[in-house]
Amino acid sequence: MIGKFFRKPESDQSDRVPPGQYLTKGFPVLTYGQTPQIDFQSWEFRVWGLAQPKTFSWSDFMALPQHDFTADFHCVTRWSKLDVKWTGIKVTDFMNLVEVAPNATHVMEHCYGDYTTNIPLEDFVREENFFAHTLFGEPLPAEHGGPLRLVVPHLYAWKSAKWLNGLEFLDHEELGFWERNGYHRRGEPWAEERYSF
Ligand SMILES: Nc1nc2c(c(=O)[nH]1)N[C@H]1C(S)=C(S)[C@@H](COP(=O)(O)O)O[C@H]1N2
Ligand SMILES: [Mo]
Repeated sequence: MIGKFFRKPESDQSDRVPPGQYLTKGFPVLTYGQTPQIDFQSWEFRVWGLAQPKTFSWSDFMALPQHDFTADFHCVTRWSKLDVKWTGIKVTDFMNLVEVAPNATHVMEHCYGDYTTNIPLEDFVREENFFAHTLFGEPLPAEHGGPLRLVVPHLYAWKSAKWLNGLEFLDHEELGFWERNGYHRRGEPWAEERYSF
């Protein structure tokens, strides 16, 4: 697959490309199943489990501080895209609105379309993580997770759930969709935490 679309990292970028990854200039779409049809009017976002249950509307998210982000994106299928430009809301700002129980240690990300992925609480609540609604200055296209997706730059992109609509707080680790199907529990690209076998 190397050649027209995938390039060996150039030397000045190679320190940003994790082992075993190739750069792509396009932005491939990686979805298991169909892109869910989301009616914008009824869009909502819930938190539950070991957190005070709450439902957030689109305007609740828009009322939070909006930031531009530039982040590298690493898919476990070996493509990486550098300098993706997004706009959205910091996870840390959103989490100021959520009352999490002191014994919570893990989060399950839930989505429209029933995809799930698990993440330790400390990997989730990081300054550089964000909820994105805009990609390269345009409303986030449905196939890339619009209206809202999570972006967790320091882990493989399957942790960056598209069509995110809920967070379940847990006091133990449960496995999400790909993790039950052989992907690594944590997925750190610099350590090549690709698969669990
Ligand atoms: N809801 C949902 N989120 C998802 C996925 C998915 O299938 N469903 N695929 C994951 C994988 S494997 C990757 S690499 C990225 C791909 O994001 P993209 O399609 O915007 O490139 O989304 C992640 N988030
Ligand atoms: Mo992926």
